[in-house]
Amino acid sequence: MRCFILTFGVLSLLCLPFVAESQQDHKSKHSVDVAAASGAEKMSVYPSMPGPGKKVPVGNEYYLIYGFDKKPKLGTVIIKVEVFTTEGKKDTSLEVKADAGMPSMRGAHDSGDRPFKLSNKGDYLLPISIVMPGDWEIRLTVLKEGKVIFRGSHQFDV
Ligand SMILES: [Cu+2]
Repeated sequence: MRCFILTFGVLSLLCLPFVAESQQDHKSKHSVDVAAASGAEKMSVYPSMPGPGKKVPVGNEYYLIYGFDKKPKLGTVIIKVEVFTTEGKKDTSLEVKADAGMPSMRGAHDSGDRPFKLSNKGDYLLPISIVMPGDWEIRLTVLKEGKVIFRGSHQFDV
């Protein structure tokens, strides 16, 4: 019996580090899960872009200029994006998407990524809905042949 207790004691001592380790492992996994859940698909980083009307570099081969059809206010606002090659030639071969929402109310009004439509003039256009006053953000994604080559954001107040 004493032998059994001794063996059991040694065994549990041996097991302790493993238990501690697996608990820690579980904890760290859990915190990652929480971050992933609250971040949802917002894992990507959207660096702040230069303001509307300014040149925004897109990789090494392009730049874009974005703007709104009017000063953003409640209702529908159209985002316009023009893409140029670094030589200044208008380009319509890329795919442009945008998500719009309120950073202070993550998830409340986010539109999700939606594709711009090309106009006859070769402008990329996308209407967004501004549903309440406050801080808003648009997040642009540019793809070339299905691959993301640019992400950028613009914050504004309504
Ligand atoms: Cu809101």
